[in-house]
Amino acid sequence: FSAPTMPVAKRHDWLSTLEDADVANLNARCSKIIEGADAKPYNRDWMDKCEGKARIVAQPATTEEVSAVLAYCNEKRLAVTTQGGKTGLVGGSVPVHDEVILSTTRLNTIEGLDKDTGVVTCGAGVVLETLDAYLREHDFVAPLDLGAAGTCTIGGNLATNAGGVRFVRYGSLRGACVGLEFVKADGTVVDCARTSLRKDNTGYALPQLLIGSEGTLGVITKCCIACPSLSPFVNVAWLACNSFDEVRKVLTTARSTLGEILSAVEFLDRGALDATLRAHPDIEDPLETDAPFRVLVETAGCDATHDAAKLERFLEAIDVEDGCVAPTTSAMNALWTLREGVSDAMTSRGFVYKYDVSLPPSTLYDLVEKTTERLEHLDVDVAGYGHVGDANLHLNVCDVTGYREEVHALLEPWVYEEVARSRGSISAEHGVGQCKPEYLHLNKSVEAMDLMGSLKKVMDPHLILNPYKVLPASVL
Ligand code: FAD
Ligand code: 2HG
Ligand code: ZN
Repeated sequence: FSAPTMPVAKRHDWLSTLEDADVANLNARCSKIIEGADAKPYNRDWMDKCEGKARIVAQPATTEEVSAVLAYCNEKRLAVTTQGGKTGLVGGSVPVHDEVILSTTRLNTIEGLDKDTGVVTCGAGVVLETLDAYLREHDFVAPLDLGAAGTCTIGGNLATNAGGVRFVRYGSLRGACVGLEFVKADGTVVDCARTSLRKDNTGYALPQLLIGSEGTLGVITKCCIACPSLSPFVNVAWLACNSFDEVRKVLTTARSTLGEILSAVEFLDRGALDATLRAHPDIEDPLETDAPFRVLVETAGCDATHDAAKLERFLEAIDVEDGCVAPTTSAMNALWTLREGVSDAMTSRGFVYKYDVSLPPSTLYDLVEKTTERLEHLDVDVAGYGHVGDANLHLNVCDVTGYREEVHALLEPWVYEEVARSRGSISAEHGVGQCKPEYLHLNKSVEAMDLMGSLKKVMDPHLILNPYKVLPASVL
């Protein structure tokens, strides 16, 4: 299924092409350079939709090496794409043309945890699951979790401002990130990670500029993340709803009855449920009803008796078709696998058009219904699921026959325009990458886009960092 979802941007003619002498120079500056066939897997993205032609992957082990690689590439006008775990879903982490890949996976040291403040300091290449396991040993947790936790890096999470399934509880990574070290395009190291203070209003919040910048403004090398205490008592309820309005009522009731112990509210529609059940034949839906929606509500607290009483009140207050509470940890994990398995289930079944949008809750599901109607004659699978607690819908359209121009043309720009008409966001949590720069104007004013272009030129005057991503060519 390797057809591109959209035409690839034309190569910038101001960028140089990597020569043998450059490879020799970079080898002298960086302790690991991957070349030839070994570089190929780094070029292809998670969804198997985007493929670059990078000849080399630089894998620095220290901030100094990152600095040396960037200083050289900047001087020679060689483009660079930063890559963490390569789980991004908008083609941001792979080159579009022949950009040098800078892989952060060796920046993987956890420096330590300040137990008074809960601030952990670590390298950008630390895998989220590894960081979370370390924190749990010390009775803390990472303030985010997502289906790709076993592969994605904390640097990639910051660079995309990843949301995930705990957003409803802990909020945006922007709030949790209290310090960052990053390297500018010219190799300058900017150290804003010297403090693990929760409060620091000394002028501009420079780390915030890097968060969500998707490798276009600098390379994040180290971070300080404020982490919440572990809430050891976890419960998962699995509910069947007959309409999306019923799903919304579950959410508002969960908020009002569960309060501070509410830790996730996720939903799946029939299309998503069927796909994930098909991909996990070992897991059964504990609810036998044909009701078209499932909602997963998780609580996490510090007092088992108090949490159970609250959960009981919540279950009494809702009016749904059917429901159950997972009786064991393995039953909880199975329900989470059903929810978090939808993305991969759709991707492995065929060519998938993925949309990650936020919309007003009252009209959120309309987009899935309209899409189903629009594509009715084309025999594709449509699934709607996501982080209903954050009004974040994932709309996936899977075509088992592979890429079809006809399907693509019916979906884009229509989906993005529908979202903009409803005053939603065309990227709730995955970012813009190489898939959406040309639609940025649907969410950003001309003045805002111009300012983004100006900031890009200040941080990266030769435009070497992750070209063709995030910003439309018109603002450069
Ligand atoms: P990559 O994919 O390697 O890179 C992503 C972007 O960040 C690229 O533009 C890259 O250039 C840049 N980047 C990476 N590291 C750095 C760095 N150190 N400095 C500067 N730029 C950098 N996202 C969500 O928000 N919520 C979800 O619930 C969610 N679930 C997912 C589930 C699955 C199964 C998959 C495959 C992906 C999911 N994602 C989700 C998408 C993805 O954004 C996250 O997985 C993650 O944040 C990306 O981290 P990464 O290390 O893989 O980054
Ligand atoms: C999720 O919440 C991820 O499962 C992936 O953000 C969504 O693949 C997708 O569309
Ligand atoms: Zn998501």
